[in-house]
Amino acid sequence: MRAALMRGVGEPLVVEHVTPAPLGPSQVLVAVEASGVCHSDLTILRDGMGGLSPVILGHEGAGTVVEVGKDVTDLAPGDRVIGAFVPACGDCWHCVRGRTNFCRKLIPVAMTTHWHDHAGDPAWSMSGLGTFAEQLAVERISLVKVETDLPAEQLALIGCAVMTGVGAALNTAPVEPGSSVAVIGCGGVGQFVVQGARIAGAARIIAIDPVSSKREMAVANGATDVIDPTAVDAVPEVARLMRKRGVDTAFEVVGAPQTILDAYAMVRAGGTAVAVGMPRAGAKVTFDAADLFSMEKRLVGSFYGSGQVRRDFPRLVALAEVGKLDLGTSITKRIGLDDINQAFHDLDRGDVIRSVIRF
Ligand code: CXF
Ligand code: ZN
Repeated sequence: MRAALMRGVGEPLVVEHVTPAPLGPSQVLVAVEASGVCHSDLTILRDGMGGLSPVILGHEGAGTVVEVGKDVTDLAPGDRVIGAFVPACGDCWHCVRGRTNFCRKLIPVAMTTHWHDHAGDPAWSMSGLGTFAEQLAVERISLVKVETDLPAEQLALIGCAVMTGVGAALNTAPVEPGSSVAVIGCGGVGQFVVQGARIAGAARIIAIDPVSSKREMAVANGATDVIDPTAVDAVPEVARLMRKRGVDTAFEVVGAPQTILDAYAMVRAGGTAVAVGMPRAGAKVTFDAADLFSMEKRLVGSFYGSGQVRRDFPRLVALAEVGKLDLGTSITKRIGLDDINQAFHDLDRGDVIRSVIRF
């Protein structure tokens, strides 16, 4: 099958044929129908993946089961599935406590190789998925079955952007009805934080992004106010809009130290700043300890939207089926696998929210 491989850090991906090893007993072969191109793919391309090479990138995909290993009893060929970039084994310390986003099988799953390149060397799969490929050979625990007629390109987004964004609002924060929210960074994930805040019933949703098309999309997704941080200083502007009190919840969806500090500065006393964006390796944040103490501010991370994928993917599908969650507007470009490097270029320039590869 064909796959887009990272062969060198920062180098363009190469589309090559890779060959499979026999399917393991707990594995599933999936025909990928769609894969989103996420900013984290670009971050991994720039920073590498712990020295592993080559790597099939991509961690946001959906498709149909083709074949199951002999121990897989709860999936069958023809089932529709969404890949989860953190598996949910259901048995580890975190899974039994309802925090499957910290599943201990993440590393073993990500370190299992199934494909070989033309030289016979193992090709790694990002997060155990590797969705920039015609097929996935994945552990059963990395898949969530969904029963729906929604298009695959929409289901793909649930695997990362939607779970991460809507989950940050509904699970991590959680946003309360009638509350005020600021969202810094309105890209693929940020748009779904806006939608999550809308679904939760936030009264005020302030969307902050330097790109005007992203601010416009945020308004279509439920933002009540927008700020262009290149035109005004966002922190005092949020304070002004909120009668100097600050917002109840501010989401940082960039992954940069300064915007994490901005989110922290934007929340009211007793408010919550949620760090959603994926930072570069080694990034550090220093903030005022006296503020933390006297204002009872909370600064929390949100990893995979604090999601429990087996509970949450079907919920997100259900919301989308009745139109309460819009999965379509974020897909701003549809491409083929060979267009992957152009997709990274578009993402870097801020020209797209999501490019989706269709197979
Ligand atoms: C990332 C986190 C690191 C592994 C791949 C996915 N999250 C969202 O894009
Ligand atoms: Zn992602």
